[in-house]
Amino acid sequence: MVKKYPKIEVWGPKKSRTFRVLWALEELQVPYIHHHIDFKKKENKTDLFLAMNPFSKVPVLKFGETTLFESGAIVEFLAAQFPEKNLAPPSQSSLYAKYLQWNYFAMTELEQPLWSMAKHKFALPFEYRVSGMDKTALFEFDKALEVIEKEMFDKTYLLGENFYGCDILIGHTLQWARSAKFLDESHPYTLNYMKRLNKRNSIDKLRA
Ligand SMILES: N[C@@H](CCC(=O)N[C@@H](CS)C(=O)NCC(=O)O)C(=O)O
Repeated sequence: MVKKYPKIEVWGPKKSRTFRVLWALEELQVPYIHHHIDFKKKENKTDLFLAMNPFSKVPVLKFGETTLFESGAIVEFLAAQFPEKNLAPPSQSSLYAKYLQWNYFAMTELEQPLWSMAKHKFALPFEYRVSGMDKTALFEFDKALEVIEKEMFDKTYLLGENFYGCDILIGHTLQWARSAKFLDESHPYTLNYMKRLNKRNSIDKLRA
């Protein structure tokens, strides 16, 4: 019997946190529709978009009748909708605790210093930018990166041999760090982990 999926739609440019959601959907191998959003054309400020996310940010997911924003929540939600696809460990397991731990670590510790630097460099309106943020943010980022480096010295993925949603949230943040030149050979285990993630078929498909 062919399983019937709810209609799944994603809004946001691929080169943004939307990548996390697209990556999760590719890993799950479920059909979805991707809508690009052009910030320059203010497509995130239309009434239609604001009705989905009043914060005017991407990504946004529509899953059947359910609409939600926040990339971390979307990846967790998607993983929970398809337990048979094993994008999250079983919710009663101790692995699940670690899965949540890394999801929140990605969103609140690893990503935040990168985001602070980006916001104060180009994302915030000029009058709200504070100069000299970089030193503090880099200090914080390096501390968080050390945690990943220690974790990854003997592992294929964050939770061991199996790939889970937490690898998407941490992995995408590491890709971001790498492209911003904050991740280099001084963190070999982390760099190799990121390269391993980049070799996944799901990523190949998204880059095609
Ligand atoms: N915490 C949010 C952050 C979302 C976010 O800041 N998205 C950026 C793109 S990666 C955005 O929509 N920027 C446009 C804007 O701020 O107007 C998430 O993880 O989804």
